[in-house]
Amino acid sequence: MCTCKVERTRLLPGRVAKVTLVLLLLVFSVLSVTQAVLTVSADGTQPAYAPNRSKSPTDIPSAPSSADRVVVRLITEEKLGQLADGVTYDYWTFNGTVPGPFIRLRLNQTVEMHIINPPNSTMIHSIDSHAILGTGGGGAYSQTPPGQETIFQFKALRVGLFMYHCATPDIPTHIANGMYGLILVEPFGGLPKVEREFYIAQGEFYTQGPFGQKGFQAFSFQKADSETPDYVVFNGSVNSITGNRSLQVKVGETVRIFFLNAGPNLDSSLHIIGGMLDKVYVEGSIASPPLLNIQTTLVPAGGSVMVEFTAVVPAKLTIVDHSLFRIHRGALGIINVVGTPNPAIISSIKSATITGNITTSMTATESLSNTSSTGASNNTVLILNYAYVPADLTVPIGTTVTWINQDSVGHTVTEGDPNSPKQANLRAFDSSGEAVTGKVALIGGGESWSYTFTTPGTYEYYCIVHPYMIGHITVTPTTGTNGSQSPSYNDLTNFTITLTGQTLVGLGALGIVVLVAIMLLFTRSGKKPTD
Ligand SMILES: [Cu+2]
Repeated sequence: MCTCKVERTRLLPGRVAKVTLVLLLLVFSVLSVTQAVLTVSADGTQPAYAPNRSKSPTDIPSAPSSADRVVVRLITEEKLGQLADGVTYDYWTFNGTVPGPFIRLRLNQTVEMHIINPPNSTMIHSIDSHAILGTGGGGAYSQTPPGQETIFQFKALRVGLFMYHCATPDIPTHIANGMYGLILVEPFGGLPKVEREFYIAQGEFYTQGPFGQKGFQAFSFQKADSETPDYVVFNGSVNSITGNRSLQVKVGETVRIFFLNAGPNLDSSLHIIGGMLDKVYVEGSIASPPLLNIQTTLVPAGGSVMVEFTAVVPAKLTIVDHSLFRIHRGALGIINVVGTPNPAIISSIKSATITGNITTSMTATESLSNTSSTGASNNTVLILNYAYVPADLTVPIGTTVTWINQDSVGHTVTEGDPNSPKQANLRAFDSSGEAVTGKVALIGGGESWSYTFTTPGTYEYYCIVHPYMIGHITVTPTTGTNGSQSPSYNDLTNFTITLTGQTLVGLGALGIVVLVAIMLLFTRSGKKPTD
């Protein structure tokens, strides 16, 4: 054994042995560093997961009970839930969701209200409803310590759409933690029938860490008190009404949204991007005639609105608070309208004119850098004002497309349909690098990202952070009719288009080239017969 080892060592020349040793040491040190880095990142940014506490927007009773006396049971549950991807929060809820249940009543019904506070609660809880007439809207009759139940009754004397919330001091803190919902009191005969009804509640969340900071986030009384929310969301969490939770509607269907702004601090400017609020029952006043054809309706904190509309074309409509920076705090929902397109109402007009205009507005530097690459600016997509410009681009196979982010905020270029996102490793292309790193990297303001298309087809893509940003790349199977000749031709034409001011010179140069070519042809054809 011993001799064998010695012989083997002797077989290696001294220098090679040293190099091998150094290499082995390097490999070991690199491996240990990687191990250390992995350990640190796992501890620092490990996402947290908890059950989804977001109330389904479709979870609404279809009609009030026909009985004159109804029983409503509300369990005041304090539950850990998912506020955003990788962010958990200790919600205080009615019946385990935010918002709480949609309570549907008829005028003059008597309600027997049970407030049940489980023994494991840390707080007293209660209810105050704006539908209830009397001290504290029921708050005086319903203060319920952990492990107890209180019961009181009230009569629904006014038709309308009313908020309910917990009314235990500190009351705004209980609301900020998720204790709110809607009571609908319908008139005799009920509301007109519609095909879809949805229940959406806007609310703010105030957390110790900033928006998106991973891990458990505790309530920040200081931020709530100074009215600086980290989250402004629909139905209790970020992305509660996006992706596969988007509202599904067909073209022509009548849609009704019961909307609560729970606050507790901010007013909401409810707006549907790409839609029209055909009927707005302002501030939840369903006893009054609606306003017609409204773009944006103001919903005060502690107020509601009932809106109705019919979608006329297939679309992805976006529900927002038009205090629009709040989309960065989660205030965004999607209505996915499916059906037959109606080009007379809206249709895309694809035209070189649009690309041309954008090209001329480019800076000289961009034009110059474009002319050096094949296909020039036809391969560039700008990310501008939260949109891809142009949204639809057709390129021959083998083309490298470059996205230039001209916004000040970061975006991604991620293949797939935002309403049914693919797993990161299944995306044809993705600027975020999520499949490799497990994290979403953004194309920062002023940065660009490129991808070379090698497979024909039409690709839909979107921005992970702003899923209403959608674009398409169509890759054609051939490299173009002129093959490798076409890029130089494109370069020439782009030269004449892009360099404003030198256009005439450019055209002149082209004219001279063409003229010389024609003259050569003529002289050659003239020579041939004599030879
Ligand atoms: Cu409470």
